[in-house]
Parts: sequence; C-alpha cells; structure tokens
Amino acid sequence: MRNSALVIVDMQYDFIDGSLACRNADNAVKETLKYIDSQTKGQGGEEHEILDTFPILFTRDHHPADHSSFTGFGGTWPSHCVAGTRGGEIHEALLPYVNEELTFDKGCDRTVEQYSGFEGMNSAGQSLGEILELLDTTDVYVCGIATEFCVRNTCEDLLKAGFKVHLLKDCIAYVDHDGHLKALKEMAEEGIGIE
Ligand code: VGL
Ligand code: ZN
Repeated sequence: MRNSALVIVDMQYDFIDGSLACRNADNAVKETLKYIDSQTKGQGGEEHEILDTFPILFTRDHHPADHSSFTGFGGTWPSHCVAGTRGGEIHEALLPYVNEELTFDKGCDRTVEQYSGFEGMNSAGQSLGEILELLDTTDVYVCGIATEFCVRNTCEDLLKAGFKVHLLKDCIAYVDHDGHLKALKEMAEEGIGIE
C-alpha cells in the first residue's frame, strides 16, 4: 500500500513578502491551498481527519538574529526568518493545517546554514525523516520556497532516504526564474517527479 504525505517547505513571510521575497510566492500559497483541498475533499475539513489520511508536514527556516548566513555575520543573505518575528511565521492561510508535532525547524544553530528540511526537528526533537518513517510514508509530495535552495535540498535528501518524491511545480516559489528552471531540470534527471 502507498501512503502519501505533503511536505510544505518554508512558506514563511520573509520568503513571501519580506526580506527575501521570492517570485511566484503568493501564487504558490494559493496553489498549495487548492492542492490541499483537492486531496482532502469529502473529509469535511476536520483537521484530525485530514491528518489521519494525508499528513501535512511543515518545515520552517528558524534562525537566531546573529545567524552566520546573514550579511553582517559572515554570510550572503539578508536577515530572514528570525525566530519570534513575523518574517519567520508561516503564511496565515496555511495555519489551519499546522500542527506542532508536524512542524520542523532548521537553521537554528547560528554556525550552520541548513537548506534541507529533512533533518529539521519538531519541538519534541524528532526529525522530519523520522516522522515520515513512523507514518509509513512511501510517497512524499513537496511544495514551498525556494526551488533552488530549501525545496531542492529537501527533495534530494528525501530521495536519498528512499522515498518516492513528487514535486508540485505550481506550488513552489523561487529566487530566480532561470535558476528555478535549471533546478527543476536537474531534479527531474535525478529521479524526482515534477508534477
Ligand atoms: C532559504 C535562503 C536562505 C530557503 C533559506 O528556504 O530556500 N533560502 N535560507
Ligand atoms: Zn535561511
């Protein structure tokens, strides 16, 4: 039997309308909501029922204010997704689907830039990969921000761990359009389904 789950990568305000606003971000949020609806139709919208049949997991970029990826602290990115700020919050339209146990933070250590959500941790210290295994997941659907960085690294780690990975191409946002297309092409060559 196939068991599917959805992983929503870094759909946080700094990547949508904040310091690192990405292209197609508003549209990606809308398309993600449509996708969730299409997968959960007929379930009455009850959160627990949705979670039973189609778990939705979230990753968050979650940095301290002096993170080493920020300009001013040795890095190249503007300050973004600082823990406790609006920029670090998940878009409000998605909040009905957010569940603490299924929310995984990464980039928390100031010395490490962690693009992949795979090793992100929930508040109980469990990783995304660990929880997907506990859920007997075979197929992981991925959407979020940004194609070239966190989405790509998360997809590649999922693939390496043995999951079948399906990237929802209408539900992703990106830093650069050419970079996005190049990343999609390379991911397809690696065996990630672009759907
Ligand atoms: C990301 C740049 C810096 C991402 C995170 O989520 O793709 N990009 N930190
Ligand atoms: Zn970051």
